[in-house]
Amino acid sequence: MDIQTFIKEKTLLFDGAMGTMLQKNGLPVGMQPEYFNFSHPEVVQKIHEEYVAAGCDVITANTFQANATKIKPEEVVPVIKQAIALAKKANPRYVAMDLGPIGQLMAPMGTLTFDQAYDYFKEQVMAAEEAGADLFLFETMSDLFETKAAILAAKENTQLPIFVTMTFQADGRTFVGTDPLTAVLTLQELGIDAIGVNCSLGPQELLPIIQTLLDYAKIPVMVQANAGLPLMQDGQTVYPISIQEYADFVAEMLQMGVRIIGGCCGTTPEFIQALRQKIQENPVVTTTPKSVTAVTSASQSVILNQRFTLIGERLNPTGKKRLKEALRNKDMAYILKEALDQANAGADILDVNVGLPELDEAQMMIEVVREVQGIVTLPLQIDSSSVPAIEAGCRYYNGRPLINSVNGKAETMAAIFPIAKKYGAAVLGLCLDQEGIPETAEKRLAIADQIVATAATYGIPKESVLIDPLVLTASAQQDQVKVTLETLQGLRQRGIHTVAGVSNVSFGLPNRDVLNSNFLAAAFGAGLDAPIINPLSDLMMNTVRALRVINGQDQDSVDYIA
Ligand code: HCS
Repeated sequence: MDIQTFIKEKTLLFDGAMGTMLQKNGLPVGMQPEYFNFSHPEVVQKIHEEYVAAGCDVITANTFQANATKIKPEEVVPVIKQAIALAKKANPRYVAMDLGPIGQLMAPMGTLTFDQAYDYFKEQVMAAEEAGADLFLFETMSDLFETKAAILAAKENTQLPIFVTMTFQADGRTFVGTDPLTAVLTLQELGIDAIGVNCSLGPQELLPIIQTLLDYAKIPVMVQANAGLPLMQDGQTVYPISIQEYADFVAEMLQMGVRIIGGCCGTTPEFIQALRQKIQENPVVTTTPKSVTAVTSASQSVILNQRFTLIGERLNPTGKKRLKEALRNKDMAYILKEALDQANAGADILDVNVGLPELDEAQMMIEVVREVQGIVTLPLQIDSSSVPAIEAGCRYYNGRPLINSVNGKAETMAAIFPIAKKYGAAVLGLCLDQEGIPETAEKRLAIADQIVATAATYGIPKESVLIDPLVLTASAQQDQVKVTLETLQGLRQRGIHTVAGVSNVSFGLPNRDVLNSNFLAAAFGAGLDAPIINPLSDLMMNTVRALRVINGQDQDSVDYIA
């Protein structure tokens, strides 16, 4: 049975620790464990055999740090091939290629670029597939961006299933600040086969993190905990949990719905034997994940159905002379100030549009996304009419972006939906097609239905598609304002989440904010979830605060009073 079918039907058991087992078996301090594959193959193989005898389904090859920054670059491929051969000799049901973090901080905190991380992982995954691994286990990951590079390297260069586990600290975040909700909402959209948590903490400390993963995961959840929180005793690292305690926590996890289990540092074949027993005693539990429409940054998730969500419109050069100038001159200080000001004013998501005819838009998108995400923690909306710019923005974005936009034209959907699927983005669909913007709500809704239905054929579910009913200017097409509101009502009835560019309504009229804010209130009443507005307008933000009170989204009017 292939492993993807296996995890749909049964609980999968991995092996336990390798590093701490090697230490017990003579690995000298300071030696890379992966070199043991050549210097002491019999030791590595014996550990694998003990885990197989204990009843595991998967043996993890001794390749955790087999990358060109940790071992000699020319030895990466031979070490991986040798490690996989040793794992296979133990004759397990499946062999996992183990891949840990590259071992350098990603830019901007460190110097490792996305493309460099991708290349290191690419070399490893290609060697492992050739050597006959059955799956990849990316584990102990802390950096969401590095994890995205790893997943893309595997998906773009190999065919094997991908399991990903991240490591969280006692504060519930990874070392570089990703929370479990953001990890699951981002990574599962990249088309991986299992998501989970490993190392760092003991099983008890992991329970709340596991619950968050289970609440939102559409794919099986995996756990490989340490044998408790490590302690220092007489200069030695000791893992304090007994096999019985560990196995009891694992039983609890199985009852919560965890589907893939194994051990990390401090665990031994005896732990795995106890887990096999628990799997026999606990039937598979199927969970029902929450269906949410969400976008993320590396450290934050915005769930659209939870709160009136503000999308800041100021990083879009249309009609903005000063921003155009900044883009032409690569005046990042100005661009970043606009981003920060909007964040400070209360935006939840920032639109990023860098479209100027004289610029290489894809390149500019990469640079602006890189700079903005280095300084602002809000999720971004990648906004362009250029397909390469959208793809570039999605690739180098550290999180789950919202693509702005697709529309009802067949060729636009054919170009954008594969990008959205590949990079796990949410997509905004505009209610227009080859015949332009319809003048009735009925026709706009028909386009929305078409967009949602076409997205589904690319494997993009309804909750990943947002619709913009389109706001026309009251000065030129007054009767169309009502059509927008009717379209919003129809979208709400269909359970489709909505975005709208509110400021369009007031083009060509005086006192624009008065019209904008009143239209915002009307649109809110009609079902708008996420207005694109100028968060630096006091009147707009005061209107938003009032609307959140009216709708019960501001408990005890705390934000309104502040
Ligand atoms: N599978 C690796 C993970 C270390 S965090 C090991 O050594 O057991």
